Amino acid sequence: MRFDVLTIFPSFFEENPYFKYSILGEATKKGQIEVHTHDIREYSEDKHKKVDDTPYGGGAGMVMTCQPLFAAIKSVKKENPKAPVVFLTPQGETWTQPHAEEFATKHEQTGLILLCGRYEGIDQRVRDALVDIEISIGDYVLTGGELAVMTLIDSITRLIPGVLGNENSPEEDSFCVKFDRKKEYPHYTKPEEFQGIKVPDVLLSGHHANIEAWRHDNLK
Ligand code: 6GU
Repeated sequence: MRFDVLTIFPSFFEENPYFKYSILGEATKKGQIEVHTHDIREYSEDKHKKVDDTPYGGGAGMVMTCQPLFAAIKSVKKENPKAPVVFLTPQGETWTQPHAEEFATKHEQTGLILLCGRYEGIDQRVRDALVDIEISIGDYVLTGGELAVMTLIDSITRLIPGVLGNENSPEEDSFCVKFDRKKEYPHYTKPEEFQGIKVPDVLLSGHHANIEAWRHDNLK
């Protein structure tokens, strides 16, 4: 799956060990995902490569201007015309596991164009003309969309078939359909007793139906 990230901080992705090691690193090495970054500033026609300006009507903060964003999105769309444009903003729909599942299947072939906002936001005309989907990762404010994009890429990638080994299959994650979208049951491993604290007897019983029932009762 291809991810095209538009940001004024491409190094947040290019120099990020999070994409180099472990699950995402392996997925990249195997060609299961590709993360392409695009520096919005390079599309600015301003002599100082400016990408923001003060808001009409006044008020705090700066707003990302139309010209570099229209040019950057147009250029990336030329490379990947079928991918929807996703804008990361606290005003978007809140990202959940069902979104990750939907995106991993529906958009796996086309990939995604992920637009990171900074400052107070972006000119509304970009959203109206070019953005297909607006996503937030929760009800708090980040300094920009970059961490949100990383969250989306991580949660989508681990659902792509073959990315996780069978030993940690996404069929039995927190929020999965099998667990009625609830949070997972508690886990225990060896030893049976640690500092006087024992593992629940049922998990040592070898009685599969009882274990299954205990786990189901202990979903949150
Ligand atoms: Cl997507 N962006 C920003 N700047 N803040 C957020 C967010 C996104 N989601 C939650 N907070």
